[in-house]
Amino acid sequence: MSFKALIFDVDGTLAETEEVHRQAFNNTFADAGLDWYWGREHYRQLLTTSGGKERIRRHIIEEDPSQNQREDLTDWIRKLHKSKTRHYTNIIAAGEIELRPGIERIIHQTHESGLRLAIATTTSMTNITALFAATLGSEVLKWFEVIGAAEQALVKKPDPAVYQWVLEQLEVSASECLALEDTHNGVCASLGAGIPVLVTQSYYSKGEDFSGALAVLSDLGEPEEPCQVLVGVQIDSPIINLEQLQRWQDSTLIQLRILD
Ligand code: XBP
Repeated sequence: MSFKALIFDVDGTLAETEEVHRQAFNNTFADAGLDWYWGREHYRQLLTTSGGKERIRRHIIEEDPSQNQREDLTDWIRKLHKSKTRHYTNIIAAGEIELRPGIERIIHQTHESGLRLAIATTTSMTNITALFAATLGSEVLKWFEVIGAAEQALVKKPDPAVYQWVLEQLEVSASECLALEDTHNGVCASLGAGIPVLVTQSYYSKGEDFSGALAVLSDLGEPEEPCQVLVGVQIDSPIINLEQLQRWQDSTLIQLRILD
C-alpha cells in the first residue's frame, strides 16, 4: 500500500477555530487598552499572514506604524500573543467550538485502519491540546504520531517547512501521504513539500485559489450533512470515507507514473 499517513491541518480544517482566534485577538487588544478591532472582513485579509505574532506585526505596519518606535516591540508582541493564547484556550475550554462535519469519523476510521496520523499546523501546541481536550478528547491526540506545530517550523505556511519536518519525523516520502487543508497557504505549504492535498474550504478561505489540490470539498460530510464537491471529479458518496481518501491518494501515483 502506498498510502501511509494522513496529515491534518488544524485551524479551519478540524474546526472553524479562526473565529475563536479573532475573538481572542480582540479580547487581548481591549485588555491592553488598544483601539484595535479586527472585524471579519479585515481578519479575512489578515489571514493571508500565517501565525498570530506575524499577524499582529502586520497590523502594526499597516494600521498603527507608531508602535514600530517601541524599543521592546518584539517582546510586546510576544506578550500580546501570550495573552491571546490565554483568551483562545479559555474560549475553547468553555466548549464553544464544534468539529467540522466528518472530522471525528475520519480520524477514528484512520486510527482503526492502522494508517498513521499526523498534524502540520502553524498554531501552537498549547492551542492544539486545548482544542482536542474540548472536542475529541486528550486520548485521541495521542493517536497522532507526529505533531508539527509553530514550535517546530519557525517559517510558517505557505512555506513547506512544517510539512517537511513532519515527513522527516514520520520517515515516509511525500507521495505516501495525503494532507487535508483549508487554505491557499496550506495548499502551497503541502505541495511545496510534495504532499498531495485535499481541501475542505472553510468560512474564511472561500474563494481562495486552491490550484494543485486533488479536489475542493465543502467538508467531509455526514449522513445528515452530505458534502459538496466544489472542484474535482464526482465521488461515489457525499460522505467521505477512508476508501475515498485512498482513491484520491492512488490517483496521485497514477499521475506520477504518467509523468515518468
Ligand atoms: C492558521 C493560523 C494560525 C492561527 C493563529 O494555522 O494561521 O496562526 O490563526 O494561531 P493553520 P497562533 O491553518 O496552519 O492551523 O496565534 O497560535 O499563531
